[in-house]
Amino acid sequence: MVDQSKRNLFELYQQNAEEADRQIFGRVSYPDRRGFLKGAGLTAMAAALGGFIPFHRFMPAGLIPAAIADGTIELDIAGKDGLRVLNDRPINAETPAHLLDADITPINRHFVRNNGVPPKEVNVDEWTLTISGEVETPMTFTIAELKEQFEVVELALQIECGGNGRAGFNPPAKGNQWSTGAIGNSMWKGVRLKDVLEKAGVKSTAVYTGNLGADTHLSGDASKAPMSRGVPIAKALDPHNIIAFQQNGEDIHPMNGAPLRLVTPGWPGSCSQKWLTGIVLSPEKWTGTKMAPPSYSVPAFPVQPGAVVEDKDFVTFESMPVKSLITSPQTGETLSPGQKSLRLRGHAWAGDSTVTKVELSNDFGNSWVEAPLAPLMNPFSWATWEGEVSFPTHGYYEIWARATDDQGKVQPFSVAWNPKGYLNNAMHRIAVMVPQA
Ligand SMILES: Nc1nc2c(c(=O)[nH]1)N[C@H]1C(S)=C(S)[C@@H](COP(=O)(O)O)O[C@H]1N2
Ligand SMILES: [Mo]
Repeated sequence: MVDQSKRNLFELYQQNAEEADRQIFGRVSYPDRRGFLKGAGLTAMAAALGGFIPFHRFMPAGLIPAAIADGTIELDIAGKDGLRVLNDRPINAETPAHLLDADITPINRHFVRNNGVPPKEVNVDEWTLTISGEVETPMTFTIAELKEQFEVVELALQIECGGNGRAGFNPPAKGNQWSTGAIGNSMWKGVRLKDVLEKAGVKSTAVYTGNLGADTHLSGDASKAPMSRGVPIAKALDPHNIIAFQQNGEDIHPMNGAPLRLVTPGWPGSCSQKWLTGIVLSPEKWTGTKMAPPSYSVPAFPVQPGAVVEDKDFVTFESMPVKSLITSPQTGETLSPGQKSLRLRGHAWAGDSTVTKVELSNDFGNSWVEAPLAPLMNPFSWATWEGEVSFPTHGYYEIWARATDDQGKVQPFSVAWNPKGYLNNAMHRIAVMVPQA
């Protein structure tokens, strides 16, 4: 994995060194060929390298610091902390389970999934959102106008990538090899999508939304459209979808879609357009990039692992499935000598459904104890659970967690294979060592 991400880091630098610098270190100014590293970029690079760079004035733009190039130091994205950078470009990064312990995911721990190249210049004051298509009156709003004209709300909302868990598929599915960390539950402040659409007047002919963002296609080919997904109008009108301008009371992180993003909780993260500039109400299923199978689609019927599935046999999935994470302790925990029990904590979520129960097992699923859930902060937040497990003898144990939702669906030990590696909601498990007393 490290080698992979290194190789791709080199590719990223090779393709566009200035862009790579900007994404990784926030290095933004290139007054001459040397590309002075200044301000936040310099701070970020110094922090990544563990010390101030005395001769930074002579450091060429796009030079990968040797300590990062040779893998001595793991790379972090500016403003992110402890994330695992995956083998793709531009930068995609997931959060290790134990760094997702907080009820509200801090900005520096929220995963990053970019399909294209994020916008370079972001002017908050000039940013606009245009509502068009099957509406009575097409409308354009600045962010200030959104704040003035609509009720501002703040909700804890989960965003999970449709491909979270892809690394668990065999044969492997192509794409970002997410393990469990493409999930976050930050506080998102903004206005309701529903209120904005209704102000423009939703025509009865509106069937689907199409979301537009300010990023560009990864290839650099201006004729290719970047990712643009949408949802059926009924989901769009759910009052929990937020057009957000703040994350945890602060500016949204640039890699999480500043200055304006959509949050469509419970559905694959791709429905939560970042750098949001427009929403089109479409009279048919939206046809934007990554709407058509096999993107965000699974076979309509069970297939053999490794099977080739024709596009016509795929269906676009909608709600994410029931899932949970053990966020404390970290896997590999060793108990103190004489310690016979362990308190564990984590979160559970279930797309459009509600989690009703979380259970823990220390005997490979033979028996289960319930781990009570704390009250939900609001619908579409993940729920925090806490439980205790005891150990009869010393030795190696695994703790498995499984959540159940209000539709009676339970997390499986392993999920059916699908060609693109989506919707892996297999139980999370951690290792625990109980030493001899
Ligand atoms: N404009 C735009 N929005 C986007 C994407 C993108 O590439 N471009 N990626 C989507 C995907 S696939 C996911 S999983 C979420 C991830 O949100 P995050 O990067 O804030 O964690 O953003 C979505 N919104
Ligand atoms: Mo995603």
